[in-house]
Amino acid sequence: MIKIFNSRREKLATEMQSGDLVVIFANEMPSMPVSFLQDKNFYYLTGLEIPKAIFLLEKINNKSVSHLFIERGIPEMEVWEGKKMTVEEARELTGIESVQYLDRFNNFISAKLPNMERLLVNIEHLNIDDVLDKRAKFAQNARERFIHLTFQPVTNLMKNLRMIKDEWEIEQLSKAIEITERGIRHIYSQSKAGDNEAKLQAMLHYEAIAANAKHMGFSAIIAGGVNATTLHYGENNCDIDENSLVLLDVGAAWNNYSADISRTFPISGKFTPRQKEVYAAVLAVQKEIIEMVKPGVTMQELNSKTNELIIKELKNLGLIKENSEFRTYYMHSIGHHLGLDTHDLADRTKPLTAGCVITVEPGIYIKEEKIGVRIEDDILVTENGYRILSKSIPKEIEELEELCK
Ligand SMILES: [Mn+2]
Repeated sequence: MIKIFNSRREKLATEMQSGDLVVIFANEMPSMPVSFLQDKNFYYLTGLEIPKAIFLLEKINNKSVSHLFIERGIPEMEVWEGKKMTVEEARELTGIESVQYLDRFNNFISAKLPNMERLLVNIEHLNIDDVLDKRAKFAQNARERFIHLTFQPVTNLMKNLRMIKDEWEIEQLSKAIEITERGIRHIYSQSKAGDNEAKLQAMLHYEAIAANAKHMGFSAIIAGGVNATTLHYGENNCDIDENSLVLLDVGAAWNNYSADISRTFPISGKFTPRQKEVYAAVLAVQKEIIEMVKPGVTMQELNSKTNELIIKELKNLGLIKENSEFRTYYMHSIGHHLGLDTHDLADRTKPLTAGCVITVEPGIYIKEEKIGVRIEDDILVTENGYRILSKSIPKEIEELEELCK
């Protein structure tokens, strides 16, 4: 494990210029004991799930050094918060030699910044009137006191690393997908007409929690009938009518890596002829686009091919006459990179390479017919083509009718 995080830090250093200092803050602990979610870049470079810590990577004269600052445990607080990680433990877990307690950070950084040229902080995108969080305040303080520095968000460097997954990351994604599959199969076999969408969500969460997944990758979309035509429907609180299709867009997370799967199935176990027609159209498009996935292809190419195929299908379904009308029934893009974030950091303009993981998720949404269909799989780009990581989650019409009846 240490090797993986070491090599990531080395890779990041190769992306850096001499005079660069990367500063990555861990997330704060929420005040109520809800489950802690780590900052994705902090996790990527340290593997640590502790709050408040700060990771630094400096590069001077082509030599790079990592530093880590962690919270010091207070004995009186142990009974509430448990024992905090010690400097020795953090050193052992991360392979970072220079580990100190946070109370040393201000002195350390004040001595360091005069010698640096560029500061790269993990700041989220903020609106002009947003209240500054700890990270943004740190950048503001540095800007006012060390006026020779230039500033960059660290995401510009991180996306080049994070868009290519190593073997360990593929394993985490596969595990997240496997847990999601359990939830989907539970829903296929146990849900029935009249159920509330919330009950289906409970089936999904039951399997995720039972598998010890600490959290979901994103909040589930469970949409029956016309609800499936609202792209970001998240209420999940309607009763599902007989003869409805149900659209699931769900993903558990494992070690912070998120699955992202969409399936659409008939609640009563039988597609109506029209539902079957629409479903078959989306499935055909999805399969053809997946076939295109290989190193060198761009997301834009996948997008324009999808649009072309969807237009053809919409004409066959009698929904449109002119090409330009297709956005009425298909409003989104074909997919995105997947990883620590469900919509993962990546340079979408770069061609895919081996190690990229993307989603392929075409859909057709016909509000007036109360039909919304989306089918989404998670695809690993390999040297020669692709591997469907979510291959074993049923999506063929006959399979669905068998599993859902
Ligand atoms: Mn998706």
